Amino acid sequence: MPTHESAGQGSATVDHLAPDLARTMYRHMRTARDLDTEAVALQRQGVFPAYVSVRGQEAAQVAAATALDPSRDFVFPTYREMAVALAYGVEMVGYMATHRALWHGGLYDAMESRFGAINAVVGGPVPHAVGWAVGERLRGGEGVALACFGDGASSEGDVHEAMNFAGVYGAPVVFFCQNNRWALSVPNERQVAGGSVAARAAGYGMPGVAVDGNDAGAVHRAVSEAAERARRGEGPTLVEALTYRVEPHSTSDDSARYRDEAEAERWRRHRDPVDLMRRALIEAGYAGEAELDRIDAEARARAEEIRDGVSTAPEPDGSELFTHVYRETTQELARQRRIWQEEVRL
Ligand SMILES: Cc1ncc(C[n+]2csc(CCOP(=O)(O)OP(=O)(O)O)c2C)c(N)n1
Ligand SMILES: [Mg+2]
Repeated sequence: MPTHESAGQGSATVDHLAPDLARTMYRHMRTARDLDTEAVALQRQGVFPAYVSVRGQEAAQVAAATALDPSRDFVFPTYREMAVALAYGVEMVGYMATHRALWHGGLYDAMESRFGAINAVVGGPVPHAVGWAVGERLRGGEGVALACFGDGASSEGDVHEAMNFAGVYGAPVVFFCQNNRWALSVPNERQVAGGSVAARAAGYGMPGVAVDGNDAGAVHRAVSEAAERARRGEGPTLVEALTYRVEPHSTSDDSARYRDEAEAERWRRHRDPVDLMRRALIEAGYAGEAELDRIDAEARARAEEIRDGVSTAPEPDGSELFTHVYRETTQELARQRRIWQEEVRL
């Protein structure tokens, strides 16, 4: 199994992708990069209480999303899946509103988008994905679930139970692990026993593949094959995308306290997925500099538009705190609501 060091040669592979698809993936990656930069700035300005950067993981995320079919499949994201949401077609002002903590989750429609609510429980989306996938099989549908999780989540009991359940029932799931080397301050060596998440698939009776997560083409191929397998009724696959979290864990974290930032700098410089994709498109003759510059400008404009939308989205009525808790409100909740209303009126 490849490791972070041996995974890639610092290049992206696009020859097996149609030129249009490869250019679209680049556009999504560039938009996600710009939106990520805007989001960090919004946190600094106090618009977002906190934000979790996607920087460096754009290839893995965009490739996984574009390998799926948003009309049939369903994505179960963690808190770090902004580029998956973007490339999957989720309404992005509503998605980013989650970080403004405006409502119970984001303002986008999770059911219509076929993209679940941001899930901050480490490992949490994985059993949800398996449950959905078993249901999809029982109703005779052809949808596939994408279960997103990190290297840290791979050591949660929930994830192992979910993988075993999916293996036993042949559930149509792509277990998509973005191994970004860090689980907050804990590196792989201290928590992925055996050194490989992909290798664990064998114990659950499913194929496991590790790919260079900064090579959008490689991730696209792995997730496409896994999704096709699931759709044919041949069961789940585990795909481990080896990548690197170049930013701190979140805007509340100071990664210089626990890691050598020179390592992050090397990934930024030599294995930046957006740069690798740009170079690959030029080398394959899929796009010229001028066309890519135009895409860059359009991506920037879209990111700014989303930023403006989320910054100016109106605050919802605070009384909505009490709706959707129970179908029929309880006496206790009604009491809390009365107290809240009296305090607001003061
Ligand atoms: C069940 C649970 N345990 C602990 C935490 C605190 N926590 C938040 S993020 C994180 C690290 C997760 O690492 P990983 O799965 O590799 O995802 P990454 O943040 O690297 O994308 C931890 C321990 C949590 N949110 N949920
Ligand atoms: Mg991680």
